[in-house]
Amino acid sequence: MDYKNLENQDKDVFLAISREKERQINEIELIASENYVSLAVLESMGSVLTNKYSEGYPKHRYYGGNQIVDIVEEIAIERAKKIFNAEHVNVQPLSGSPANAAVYFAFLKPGDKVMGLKLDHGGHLSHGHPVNFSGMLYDFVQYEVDSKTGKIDMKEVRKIALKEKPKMIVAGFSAYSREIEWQKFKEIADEIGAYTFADIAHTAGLIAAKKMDNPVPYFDVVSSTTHKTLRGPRGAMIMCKEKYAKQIDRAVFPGMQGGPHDHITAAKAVAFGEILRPEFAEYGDQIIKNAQKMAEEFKKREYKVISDGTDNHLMVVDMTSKDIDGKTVEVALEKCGISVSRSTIPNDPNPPIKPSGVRFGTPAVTTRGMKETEIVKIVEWIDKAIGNRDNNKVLNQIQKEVEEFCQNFPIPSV
Ligand code: DSN
Repeated sequence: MDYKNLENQDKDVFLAISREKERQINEIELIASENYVSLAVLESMGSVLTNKYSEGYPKHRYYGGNQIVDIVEEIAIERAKKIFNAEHVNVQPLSGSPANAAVYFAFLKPGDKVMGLKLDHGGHLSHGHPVNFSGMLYDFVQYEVDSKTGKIDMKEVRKIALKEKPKMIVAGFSAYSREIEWQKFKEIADEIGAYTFADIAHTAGLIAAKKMDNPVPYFDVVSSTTHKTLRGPRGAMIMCKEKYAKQIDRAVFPGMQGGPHDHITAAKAVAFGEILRPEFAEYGDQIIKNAQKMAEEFKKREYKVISDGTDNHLMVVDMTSKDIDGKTVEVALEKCGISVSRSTIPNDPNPPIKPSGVRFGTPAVTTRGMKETEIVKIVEWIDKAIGNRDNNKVLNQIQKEVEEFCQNFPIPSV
């Protein structure tokens, strides 16, 4: 996109966007939740559909003139159903946390007991953290990863579930690198008559590519963002069994939201169309290969990888194994043009603002066409930067090398 009109009309914003475009071209993106959309997705987001109000659902709107918007929303729904084998899909949630809020609103009453993974063990704020609406409105009990293996121990999950008898069990995580035993979660929930809710925001693309197990056939309700491994626009979706369709739709609108963002719905439809192409399975496969190579390279250099490896697109590395904290690593790598996100580790003695770990992810670099050879090079730079974190000369040299390297791997959204 050339942004000609923006350039003529508003130099300040044009300049800021241009600089961000350059940053994305010249830097390596390892934030596990980020990705680059295609130009077709980007164009849909910038379309005239942003001008429309469409409260309601296809053929049941509260505003006129929605004939075309209905077509767009129906395409998005049908494609999502096909990808995930879902009985019912709502594509209107604005983002991950609002989608999760709608799920709770649909199934629970304030004060109801819910079970979710603790944030510093890989969970998400909206899975019951006390500073989040979820932890304030609902009575969350939290499960943890095993302190030795760094993995979820389903026996422990069952023990807590039988003792606490939550009305809903939440599975699915933001910083957990292993396959999830969806069927076991379902069996445990069935023992106590709890609802099953999977948040697959991080792994949805890998599930869509059939590289990880799909919870949709087992679980009552599943939410996902659409902008991470799904490589769509910033937004979310909810999938559920047909018997819950009405309560989910009512929870999203009028329960939580007003007018859907129709331009984003169109971009979701386009991204889902891309996922249905055979190339997407190859993309999912390479994301995992790249992440596994990265974990292996870190371990070779004696970094402690939580759970000792990865089955998906991400890993959390405990930086105390190198006598450093995650924030310091994030800052040093930023100087080299490598973006990462600091992360808590299980039972982190340090606060989230300066935690002990760093989360690394491979969806974005894989979109640029990077493979295992490039991953080795990236880990070499990371290790060198960490070892020379106070040496600006070395960090500047790495930054130059990174910038040159990036020119060989164009990003699609420019
Ligand atoms: N902010 C997202 C992430 O980075 O995982 C989750 O909301």
